[in-house]
Amino acid sequence: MNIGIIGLEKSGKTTIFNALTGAAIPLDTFNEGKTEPNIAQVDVPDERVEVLTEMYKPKKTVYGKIEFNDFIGLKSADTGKGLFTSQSMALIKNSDALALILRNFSHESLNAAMYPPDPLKDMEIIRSELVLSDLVIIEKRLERITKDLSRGRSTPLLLKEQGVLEKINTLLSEGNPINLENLNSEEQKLISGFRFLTLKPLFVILNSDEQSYGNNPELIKTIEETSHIIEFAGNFEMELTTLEPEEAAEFIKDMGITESARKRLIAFAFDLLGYMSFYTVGEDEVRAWTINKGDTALIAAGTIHTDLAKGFIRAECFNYADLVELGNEKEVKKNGKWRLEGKEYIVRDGDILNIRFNV
Ligand SMILES: Nc1nc2c(ncn2[C@@H]2O[C@H](COP(=O)(O)OP(=O)(O)O)[C@@H](O)[C@H]2O)c(=O)[nH]1
Ligand SMILES: [Mg+2]
Repeated sequence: MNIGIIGLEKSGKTTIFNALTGAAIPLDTFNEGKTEPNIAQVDVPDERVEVLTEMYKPKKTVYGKIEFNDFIGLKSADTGKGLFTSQSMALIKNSDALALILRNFSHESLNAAMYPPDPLKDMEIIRSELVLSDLVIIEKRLERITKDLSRGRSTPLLLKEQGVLEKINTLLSEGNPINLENLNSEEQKLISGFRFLTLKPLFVILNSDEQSYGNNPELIKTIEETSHIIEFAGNFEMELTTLEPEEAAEFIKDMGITESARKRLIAFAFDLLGYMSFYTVGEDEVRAWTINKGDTALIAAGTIHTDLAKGFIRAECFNYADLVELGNEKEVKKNGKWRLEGKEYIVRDGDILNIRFNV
């Protein structure tokens, strides 16, 4: 899973990227001509992996992974139109979800026009930019279709595509994001290849200064009307990553923060995006895997390796909760909590799987 960090320039994207990943990217790299995104993979914090490692004493422990991409800053509205460069656009398209950073702090380095912060306005700017980006894609495609049709290359499928794109075009032109609820499954399939930005799950990270952090209930309430939101004190969180754990723990307590930014954000994103973890265990390796809620045993197998999906026979399955309650696998079996499941089995959060397969 891959989260793209977007926002206006100087909203604190790189600061938060550093806080989340423990990287130490200088804050002004993009001003100096850097155009490729900062990318880092981090472990998904997971107590269950720790407990399983304790139990199985494997040679290797592998946590779930989540990737963060910090894109080049979008210029603020007063410096010009077309906030996304085509290069960052192409990259943002690959994100599974977008984290929209809103600046809620003042800074001497920011010019007068950007001072004081106006997170609601910034949110509007980015949202309309996402809409605009989708509109551009649709317009191009519609032109192409019109051309094809005028050359007599009409097919029922092409006409259907034209229909659904026109429908979306109208919605977007009114400033609305694309809403799948307005589309039937055939229409949804027809547009899935475009990877429209307004279709991506999006949540807001309100980047507040240390003084106001935790004291923005009104603002948060307003943002909540349209978006899921989590508040960070970006600067503070970034500095925490440079401290020794004990020292950091003390600062965290003083700020009234319960967990590190990474822990809070990943838990928030998992919940919001409907992700969950299953596990594989053994002498060699204890490992966490990420899938979507509702995914089948077959999909879980394919996440581990395509061969396991191709040659899937059965999934040996028990749940972490039963294992911890009963103490070991033997007891789990004795108590009838160890099962063999088929392809269609819906994997539960915390399931421990061993795929029987044959290639
Ligand atoms: N006071 C304060 N300053 C911040 C915070 N987050 C970022 N900044 C400052 O804002 C400026 C821009 O930050 P940066 O992360 O480079 O923003 P980006 O352009 O969105 O990547 C830097 O000078 C940061 O030190 C914050 O939470 N509080
Ligand atoms: Mg930056």
